[in-house]
Amino acid sequence: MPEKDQGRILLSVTGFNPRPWFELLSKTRPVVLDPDGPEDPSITYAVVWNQKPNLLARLPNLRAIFSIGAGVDHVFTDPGVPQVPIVRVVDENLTQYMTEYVLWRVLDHHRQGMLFRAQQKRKIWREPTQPAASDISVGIMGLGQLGRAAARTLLATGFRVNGWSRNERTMTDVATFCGDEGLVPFLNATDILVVLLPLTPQTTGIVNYELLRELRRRNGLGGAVLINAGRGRLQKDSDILRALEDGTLKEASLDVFEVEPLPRTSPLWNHPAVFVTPHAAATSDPVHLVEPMLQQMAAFENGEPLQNLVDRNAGY
Ligand code: NDP
Ligand code: OXD
Repeated sequence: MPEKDQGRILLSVTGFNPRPWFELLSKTRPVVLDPDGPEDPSITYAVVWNQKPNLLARLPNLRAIFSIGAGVDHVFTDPGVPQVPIVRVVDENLTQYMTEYVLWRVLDHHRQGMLFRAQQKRKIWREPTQPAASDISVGIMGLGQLGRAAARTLLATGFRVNGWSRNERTMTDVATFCGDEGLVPFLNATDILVVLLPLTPQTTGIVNYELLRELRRRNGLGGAVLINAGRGRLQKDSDILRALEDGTLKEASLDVFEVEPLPRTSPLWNHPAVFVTPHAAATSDPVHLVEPMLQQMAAFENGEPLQNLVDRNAGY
């Protein structure tokens, strides 16, 4: 299709600076940050992160929506998302970031980083008992693109790995569980829980006190550990605090929170057993993501199918 017929891209972003995305996208196609008037027939694609509500519903010639993240819950918070295909991010670079985050946090809890940092502050020279990686089972909730990559790296590092998914999945050397009936057996066999689920109506609030109580606590780590890098609304912040207070959980690494940015008044900020990062586990870098998006648009216009489509019924 000649450039003049390509239509424009709508870029709608809340929560971060869209400029780098605007500059890279507009090298190839015309981009608009705010559509003109009540309807804009010139826009054929939307690239979004938490788009302004009811904006997409005003684009009569929209052909597809591209999420700036792997997760798409931010797209569905808008009541007026038109029935066009939604493409999400599946990208080596993003997967690598997440794998690094998971390995970093698992190793830090496993090698008792919190204890050693506290000891150093008080100049204490004491070696605690240290379990072998092969005695620790890391359970990954969400055995998708990110969960599977993390599982492979954890296995290569020497941990045992369990995985939980919606549908039945198999993976070499990973003990897999699925569905409601697989959840408790999965948790009962897990020492360090890594949450890499999408946020859907089925998963909202799933990481609550009752779930945490099912984790295995008889391990050399001295307690169960939670790592959540999926979405904040998967968890109940207050249940995590309760579990830390009564010993149900030993420690937690949280990248995501029910409310983001995490309010300054949240007790999670100062909790000695909590490691906080600001939704930074795996960043969507436009340098890596814009080119594949533009390539998909061009391929789609040549009659090829879009890749990495969201299943609207499943919500991810
Ligand atoms: P995928 O869609 O590839 O994988 C999702 C996994 O979750 C699948 O295994 C799926 O099961 C499972 N799942 C979904 N719903 C349920 C359910 N109800 N019960 C059990 N399992 C379920 O997603 P990705 O791996 O690419 O990404 C996962 C999430 O990570 C994103 O949705 C996003 O929220 C989060 N994320 C966070 C980032 C950060 O910086 N903190 C960065 C990037 C992503 P099945 O295999 O059966 O379909
Ligand atoms: C994503 C994210 O979903 O960064 O990609 O949270």
